[in-house]
Amino acid sequence: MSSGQSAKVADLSKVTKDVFDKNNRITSDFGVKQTNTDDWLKVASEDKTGPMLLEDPFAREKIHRFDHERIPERVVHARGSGAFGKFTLFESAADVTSAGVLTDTSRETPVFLRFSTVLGSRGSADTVRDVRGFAVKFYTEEGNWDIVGNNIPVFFIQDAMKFPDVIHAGKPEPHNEIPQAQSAHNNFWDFQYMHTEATHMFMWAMSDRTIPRSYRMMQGFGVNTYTLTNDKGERHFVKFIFTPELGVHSFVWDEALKIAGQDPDFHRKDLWTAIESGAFPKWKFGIQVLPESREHDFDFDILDATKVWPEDEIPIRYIGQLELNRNPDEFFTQTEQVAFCTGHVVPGIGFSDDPLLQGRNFSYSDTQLSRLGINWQELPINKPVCPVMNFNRDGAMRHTITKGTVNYWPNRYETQPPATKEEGGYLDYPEKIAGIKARMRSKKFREHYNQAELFYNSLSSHEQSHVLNALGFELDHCDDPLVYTRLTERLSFIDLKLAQDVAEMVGGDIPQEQKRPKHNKKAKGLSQTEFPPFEPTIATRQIAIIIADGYDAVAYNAIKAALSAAGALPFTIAPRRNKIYAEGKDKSTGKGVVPDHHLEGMRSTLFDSVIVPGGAKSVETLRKNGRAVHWIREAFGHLKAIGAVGDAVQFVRDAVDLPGMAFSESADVVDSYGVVTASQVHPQSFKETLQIAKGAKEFM
Ligand code: HDD
Repeated sequence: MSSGQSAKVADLSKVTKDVFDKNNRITSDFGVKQTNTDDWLKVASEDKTGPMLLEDPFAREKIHRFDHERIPERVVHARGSGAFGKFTLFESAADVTSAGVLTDTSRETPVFLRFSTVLGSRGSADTVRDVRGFAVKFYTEEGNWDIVGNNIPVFFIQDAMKFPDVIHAGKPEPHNEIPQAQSAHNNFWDFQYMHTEATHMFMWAMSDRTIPRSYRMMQGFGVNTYTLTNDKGERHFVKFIFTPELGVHSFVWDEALKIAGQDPDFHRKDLWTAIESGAFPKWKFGIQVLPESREHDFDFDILDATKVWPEDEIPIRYIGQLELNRNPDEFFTQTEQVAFCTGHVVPGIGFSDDPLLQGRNFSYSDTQLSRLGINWQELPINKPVCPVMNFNRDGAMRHTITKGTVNYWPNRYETQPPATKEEGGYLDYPEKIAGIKARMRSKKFREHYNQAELFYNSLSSHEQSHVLNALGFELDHCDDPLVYTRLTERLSFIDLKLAQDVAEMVGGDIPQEQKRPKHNKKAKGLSQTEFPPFEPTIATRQIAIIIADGYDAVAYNAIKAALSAAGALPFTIAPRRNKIYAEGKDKSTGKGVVPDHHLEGMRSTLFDSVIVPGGAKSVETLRKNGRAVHWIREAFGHLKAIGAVGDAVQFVRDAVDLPGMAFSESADVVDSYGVVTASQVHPQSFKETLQIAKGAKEFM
């Protein structure tokens, strides 16, 4: 599905074989063609099965290879999905960096992006409440550059030395390995209380950001502060941001919970299907840049990963685009074996003294040793597209064969010297450092509440109520009163009303005072409501069209055609998956439609919208079908756009049956709950139905 073969895809094709190559025959790993891969060599006859022979090299090899298929899963971010794509620049950032990938607007840099959840193991569900990983490997002409980010711009801790603690506390508890892929347990919230620095991040974690509708609809943040150095040797601090063209969208919690059971691979499939169907997900790439001279201009430390750089003060400069356009050929060798490392930077890009980043630079390359072994950078997915030459040698599973009689530098042949700046060598920024050795953090690192409040204040009222409900859910799952009582008290440092409402829900003392004076400030870019799609679109949205025998074929066909024309993915749902016949047709007279699913096989949660075409008999059947009514009610409860035409209008109105819900008697009606009906207008033409589809669009 590539939009042209990138340098990395071409590189990978050298080691790719095709299982569908008709000329191939099964061989052993040592290349010998096998005649039978089903029966172990044994002493046997037609009448008797005798013992198996240990001498069988083929059987032993097959079992032995299987026994060792698993490698350790990632210690965090074990569950994930990846895709290939390209990075392009529409504006050069040459004023702040010399990096080719950020200055050469004619380049197409191949990328591999892996999305992930943090806490769950490899087989856990996609839609759990969790931070999402957003790790990008840029295969640049100057070497690999990795941005190992998340979909939230801040982190739980300030110093890398705390990472094992925060992860231990979030992962299943040590005595019984419960719960899986959940932050809703005592240890997680105990940690949050014990670390005031985590307050800002846990507020984000309780927002809708941690239940994204799709990987394609979340932002990506480098989180840490990096540096950029330009040709003149001037250095700037920088944050990296990706904003999705489809806008930022989330589930409501009830949907996320249900989908975790109904389709644990929901996000994985969503990404795969979008790329296969040619709807390539895209992100604008931006940088927030600060000259070194402004490092101390803020009331927070710009090197503190628990703080955002408010956009109002440090605007985002969007300079590039990231597109995903190709699914991997094989999960294990690509998505599982890809290994990111914050320490991978290219000339023009560097680190800062951010104490989280500096620790990460050690941890990533270190962890790959347990997962993949010392030669992990030689694995095809991890190999740069530019030449690699050095005197690092040997180690388990070394692939590269290097010719020559010396393996050290300098040597008498002066062969393979380090590069000069002109040759593209990496220059370390000559920073002047003075200080005392101490295990401490600077003063500004000790303020932990201002931005937690800033975030909460900046949310819309419905986002705030989601935060309340999320905290209510999470703390309800903590059975230690010390944990939920302390935590609700902590909330009174942010917002007393929130603290009181949470305490009311989860039990324990109701906080009585605002523990810290509020600043009541808001900032741009924190509420996800600020990120609608760049262009309104329903492309790749999944729409269920519910029919039964006797459906209105004109309406059905027009709706389906209109949705497909708009790039949406219509699915026909009916009481059975055998053929369904239109009004006035039956087995003997009509061809019938084969539904994609029956009503019990799928649920409304797995679709963005539900539409019911008319047809008296069809609607009568659906009315009597409890599951069909549930489809409509559930979709309505999840605030989804619902469409109904002709006879189906009253059915939908009765199903949602919301007291005080005003339906106008006029023709096309779009009411404020996102229910679109057309009772008076029978959609005899394609155009009329398109109008209805357009109305629905506004609510997705
Ligand atoms: Fe990390 C994986 C993101 C802090 C140590 N991390 C990992 C992945 C992402 C992040 C997206 C998955 C990469 C993949 O898809 O293979 N991590 C972050 C962000 C952080 C962060 C945004 C805060 C800014 N991480 C962090 C710290 C440490 C680690 C402070 C250790 C001191 N992270 C790891 C790790 C992992 C990892 C243990 C597990 C698998 C891997 O690295 O390759 O080394």
